[in-house]
Amino acid sequence: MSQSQETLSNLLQETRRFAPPAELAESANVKAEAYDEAAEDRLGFWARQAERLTWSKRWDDVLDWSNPPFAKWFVGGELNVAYNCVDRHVEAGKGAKVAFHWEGEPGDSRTLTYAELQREVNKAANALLELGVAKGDRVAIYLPMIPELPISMLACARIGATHSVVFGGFSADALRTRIDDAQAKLVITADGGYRRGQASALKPTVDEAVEQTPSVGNVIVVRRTGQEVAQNERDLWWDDVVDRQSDEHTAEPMDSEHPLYILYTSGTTGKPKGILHTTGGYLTQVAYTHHAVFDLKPETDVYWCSADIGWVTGHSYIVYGPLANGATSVMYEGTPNTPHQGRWWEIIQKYKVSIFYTAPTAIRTFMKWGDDIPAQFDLSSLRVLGSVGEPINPEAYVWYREHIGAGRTPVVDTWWQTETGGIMISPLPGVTEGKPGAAMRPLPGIAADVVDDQGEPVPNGGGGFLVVKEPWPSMLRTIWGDDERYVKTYWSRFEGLYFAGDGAKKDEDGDLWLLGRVDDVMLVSGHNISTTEVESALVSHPKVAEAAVVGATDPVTGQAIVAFVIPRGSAGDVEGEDFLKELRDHVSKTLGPIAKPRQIMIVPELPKTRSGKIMRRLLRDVAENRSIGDVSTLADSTVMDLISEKLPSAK
Ligand code: 6R9
Repeated sequence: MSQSQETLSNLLQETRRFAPPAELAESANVKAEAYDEAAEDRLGFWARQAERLTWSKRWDDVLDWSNPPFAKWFVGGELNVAYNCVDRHVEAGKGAKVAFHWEGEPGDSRTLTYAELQREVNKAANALLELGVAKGDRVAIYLPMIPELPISMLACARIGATHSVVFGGFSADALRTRIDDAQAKLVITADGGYRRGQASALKPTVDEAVEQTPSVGNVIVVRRTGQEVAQNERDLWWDDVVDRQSDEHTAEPMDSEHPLYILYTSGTTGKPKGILHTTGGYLTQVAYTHHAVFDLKPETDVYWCSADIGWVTGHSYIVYGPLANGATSVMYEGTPNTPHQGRWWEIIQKYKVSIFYTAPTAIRTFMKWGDDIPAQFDLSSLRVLGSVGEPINPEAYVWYREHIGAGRTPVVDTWWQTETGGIMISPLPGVTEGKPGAAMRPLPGIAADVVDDQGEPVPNGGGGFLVVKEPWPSMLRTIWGDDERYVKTYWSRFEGLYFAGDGAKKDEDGDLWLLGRVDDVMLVSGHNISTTEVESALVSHPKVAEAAVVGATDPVTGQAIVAFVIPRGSAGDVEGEDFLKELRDHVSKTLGPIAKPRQIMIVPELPKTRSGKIMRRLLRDVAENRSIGDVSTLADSTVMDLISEKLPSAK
């Protein structure tokens, strides 16, 4: 693919630049010098960041890269992740500080201070030990967004058990494959959780999954909804087994490379990949990036990341990064429109959230629901806004900044992956002059670039493949049980470079713009066109809330652009041919005639994963009139029916 020559220039008319507010720039945790410091001595820079943590034994070497691509960071060092996330804050006299303001969907709430969290984690750790879970064993966690989820993760970390958190929305089959692949000894689940105003059951899914997983000895069940559950011999109630334990436990130091967790990425085809993260390097990078990218001031900020912990964003930026930094966080169980469409803004108002981290899919949904909803709440506590998960369209960026951030707050668009463990590319809120839609620069200490198909860096103005050129502390160490697949998947496309599937371009200033997965790039009459750019052009039309674009086989052009569009709530008449023509012309005017969609379909919803990513594969099935493929990782499996109903030809 010669994306370097063919990428369309982004003419999305949004040329505004947003400088950091003066006060933030002045007091920022990380200033511009950090880039130079890291460039001068990258390993020395990361060693200084590792000093944010408390080590039981200092490392001998910062990095061992003698057997690439298998990295070892902080070699010989020892530390305990749970100690770093909890105990040391209590020992420093901050036991009364709130770790989590937890908000249940039905309106119940629970506050956990660091001291309370420590007692809960200790009890859970003692329960795991009593059940025979030992250092190195794997524990599967299948819980809703309730406090027992971070407590269970930390309890595992405390005793050196490797956790594998599985999204509460996944099916029995998906859960079974993940339990099996990791050979988990124990499953921690709940009777159910609340979503969309209803108690939704979890336990039956576990029962079905573990029927065929001989590795599992016990299932611990948290009582959340009070739903009736089947009682099997292996089942134990959390209340019975955890509550009676001693709340004291001494954390055991782990080797810096001890496996902390496995997190499965679904991928579009084939067996899910168990991404393995380890201890010292991982915690160093998530703590540093959380401090740098969000400018966290632990004494005064209230931080909220709206992701689900079943996704890597929740692992790194609800649990490990914020807790390592001693932050006060909000954690919310449910959906954004329960019981009303202002629920998130109500939560921000209630807890005076100052740093908020969410995904473009959520932002576009709020745009669709209307500006008047956030306008009803006091959001003046906010000072930094973050985005993750997909490219943020310039339109969504500006809406987020204006309607949520009152036109004041920097927006940090953070690019990273399950595999990278922590943020890699992002503005720094006190340094970077932000551009709507751009992830800007690799963070200090990160060597990322855009290369052409020969692996050579593209010049400014060029596009190609996003790669990482040097190992980084929170990088995946392997795919669980499959070193060969690790090498093949990530390190074989370009000699000596990490490549994980994203296209990007460098603008004239050398700033980075993410263009989506290269698998999604369309080839129209010999031109490579990125789905992201066409989607952003559509979303920049005032009547469009969300758009997804795919390339469908076309006898004339090779591939033709097919767009699926959700109109904004306030858009009025959007059914007629005139509107579709207006949209096609708008794209043509914005990006050039080559990017004009052949076909636009108005739909009520788009198929998304639980982490909010559009599943273009399913839309391609629709666009090419095929029967629709595997929908098991969709957040809402009925969405494809809704789309098919609107488009009878697509059934
Ligand atoms: C953290 C997370 C990784 C993929 C990644 C890319 C997309 C994430 C992005 C972004 C553009 C951003 N992605 N953040 N694309 N701009 N700020 O999302 O991990 O679920 O593994 O997904 O998500 O395509 O390769 P994960």
